[in-house]
Amino acid sequence: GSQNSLIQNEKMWKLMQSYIKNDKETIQQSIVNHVEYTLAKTRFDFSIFHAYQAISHSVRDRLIEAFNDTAQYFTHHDCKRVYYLSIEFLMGRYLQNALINLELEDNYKEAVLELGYNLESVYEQEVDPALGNGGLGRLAACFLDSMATLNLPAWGYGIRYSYGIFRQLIKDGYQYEVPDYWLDNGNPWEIERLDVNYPIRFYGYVRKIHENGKEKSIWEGGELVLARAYDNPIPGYDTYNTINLRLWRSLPAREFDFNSFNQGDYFKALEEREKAEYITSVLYPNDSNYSGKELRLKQQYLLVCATIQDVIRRFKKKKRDWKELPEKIAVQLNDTHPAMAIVELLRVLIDHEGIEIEFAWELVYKSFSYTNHTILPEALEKWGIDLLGNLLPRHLEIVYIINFIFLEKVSKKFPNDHHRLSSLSIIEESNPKKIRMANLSIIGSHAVNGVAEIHSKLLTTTLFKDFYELRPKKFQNKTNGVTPRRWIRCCNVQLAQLYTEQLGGDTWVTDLTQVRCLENMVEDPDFQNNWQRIKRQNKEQLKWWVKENCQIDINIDSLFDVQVKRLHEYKRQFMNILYVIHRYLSIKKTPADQRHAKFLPRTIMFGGKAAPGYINAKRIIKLICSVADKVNTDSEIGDLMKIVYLPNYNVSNAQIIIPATELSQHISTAGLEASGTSNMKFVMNGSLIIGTMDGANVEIAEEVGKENMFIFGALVDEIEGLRNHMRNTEPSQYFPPELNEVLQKIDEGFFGAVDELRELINTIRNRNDYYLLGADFKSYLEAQKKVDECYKNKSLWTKMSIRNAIRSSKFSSDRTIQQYADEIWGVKAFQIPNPSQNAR
Ligand code: H53
Repeated sequence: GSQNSLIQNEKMWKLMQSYIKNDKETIQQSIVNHVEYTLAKTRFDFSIFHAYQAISHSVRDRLIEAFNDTAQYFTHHDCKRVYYLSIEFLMGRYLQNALINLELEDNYKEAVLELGYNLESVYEQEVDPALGNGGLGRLAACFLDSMATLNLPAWGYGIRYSYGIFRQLIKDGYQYEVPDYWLDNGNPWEIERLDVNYPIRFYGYVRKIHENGKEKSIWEGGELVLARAYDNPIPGYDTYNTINLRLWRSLPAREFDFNSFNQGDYFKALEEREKAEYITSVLYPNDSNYSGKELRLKQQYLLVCATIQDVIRRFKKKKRDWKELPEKIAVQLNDTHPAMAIVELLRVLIDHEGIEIEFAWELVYKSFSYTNHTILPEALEKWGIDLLGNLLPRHLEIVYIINFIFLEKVSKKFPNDHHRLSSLSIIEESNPKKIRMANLSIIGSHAVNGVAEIHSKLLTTTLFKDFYELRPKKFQNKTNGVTPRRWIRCCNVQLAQLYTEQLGGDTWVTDLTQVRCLENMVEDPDFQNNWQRIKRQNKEQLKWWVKENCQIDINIDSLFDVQVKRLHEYKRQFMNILYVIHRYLSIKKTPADQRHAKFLPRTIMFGGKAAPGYINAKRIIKLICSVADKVNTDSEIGDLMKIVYLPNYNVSNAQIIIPATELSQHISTAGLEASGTSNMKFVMNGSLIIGTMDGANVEIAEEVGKENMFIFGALVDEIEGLRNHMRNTEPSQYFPPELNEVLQKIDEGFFGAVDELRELINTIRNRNDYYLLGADFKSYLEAQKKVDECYKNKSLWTKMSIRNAIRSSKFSSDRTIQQYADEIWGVKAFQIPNPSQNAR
């Protein structure tokens, strides 16, 4: 009976208290156990991919031990928890990162080698988990790594899309999108929680009933689906703490509709149910662009609704007063995509828990905080009230209530200021009316932050000016950062080794400020030589990758000049390629025997995906590829210049590209790139930046010194004046002659594809050069000239490179996350003791 099961339990828990050892033999045994029992493989049908699977499962076992202990420890200490809500997590490969964070890479290398495998080749077997578009999703991934490493009681919540960001093929200069069914071969890094499922309702209606003289709202009818949890352990570095990324997958609900089943159409009824799976099937491939699709709103609500149920269940496990909620939870909204969580929590508190609205509202806004990532108008989410009210009828009601209460308060402070009221209102009085998700996010949060100084400043002076005047203390800055584990330790092993040798240990990996101590090595010739040697080895690796993936031979002695990021007009890849054309034409004009004296060899590399529906972005890809075709096959040019489109830019390619780069381009129109994060990764890996005074470039310049960068272009305060000037002037008159010449060549059909390329150049020629390529072109040319001058002086370049890397410690996401923890979340670290000191 029960007595017996208790004894069984005791025995069971006791048996679980031991930890897997990490000596070579134990590792090997655990790998072969997985080969035999998990994969059921025999020696005759075994490939390196199966080796990857078995090795990953053995690492997973070790992760799970730490993961379970960490979860228990947080529960036991009843810590205040952080919930990081994001519609995207661009994680990149797990295996190497997990081994490095667990400090098991050497052990595994040796163990696996004896089994006949090279660990690096095994890493290559992993598909990139790419559940994100670009900067925003990758930031969330870096933040998880830092939250784990800083021992914060934090969880990430997101969506387990069946299809991640599409795979990009480049054929004849055009982008083709191939679906990324990344789960095809299973995923050893997740734990499916068959027992964690939450019901999610869509559509239906709100019924009002009266109880004890009070009106109650009941949302019912419509459709139900289930959200099931998939847990992804995230190990910290130099700590046993392992936190969780919980991703939701939609499934048919368990309840079924008796009517449809009784009407005899069994297959039709099943078909309806299967549609539920479609909700989390595909990631929307737009970066910084709002598309307004109902399915996207369903994804957002599924994430939010399941997460809030999970959070409340955990809060209620202990008996306590609701007033403790903001002392026990901090919910961070990564952009407005999960902003419905504000309304959802309020709905649960008033409709299900019977809490008075004023008190409930206080609990909500004290718990929430919101990060804004862009001021681009096309990226701001505004849901039409018809769409929203149809899908989430009760939420629309609640939005109106929140808005009413809020505007009441505003009009007391600013009587008769209708202009102000309409700009602050959650409802945009357009036809049809729209719900402004940014306004909702600000009103429902106690803290709002931008992601770089210049961006946060712009928020308070332009986009959110009226909100700032209302509550100045709500607005903060949290300059982005990137994790030095993946972006130095994993991707640039040699540089990491150099740091560890020079600093006499590897504690710099969790305290990047230590690399500043290498300032006294900048002039040291041995150190410089080591530095150059490492860069050259990284360049060799990229050269090999380019050969393999693009069938192009690049010159290892040329300057590796790289622009990799999502294709967007504001990022101005267009301006980059226009300059490249200019450089090409200049070489051609120079007599053949003087070319090598006058021009330094350059390899110009581009990479990045265009949203499938973004026509101009796709035209820019076409232009780049057309120019590449022309230049790369021009025998007069030889290896003075090569142009490469690196296909399918993603996290694992970035880990090869970034350490090999000598010059990287971050050239957005001032004011439009909120922060940028690849700029930080490049600088950390000793690349110099050519860039505008935009986003985090401004702070990079502060840290590494303007003299160690190639800064150009209009400043943010000059943009408006330039736009006005442009509108009143014939473009060919204010464009520099170099630019006019380049545009004319394209127009003449020199690079082929004349119709579509003409459409592209017309976007800047028709007094409508919104991103100000014409205005910045001249200073871009000058900056490029300085690049060439510096690169000629090898030792100067090396010193600049070293200074960039060792002065970039501010941009560790550990710094960023510590600031969030202290200044927004109010959470403390809880480091769990390592129980297996003797085993490790
Ligand atoms: O977020 C990055 C910034 C970058 C910004 C990017 C971003 C997205 O990737 C998607 C949507 C969005 O609103 C913003 O463009 O400047 O570095 C992380 O903060």
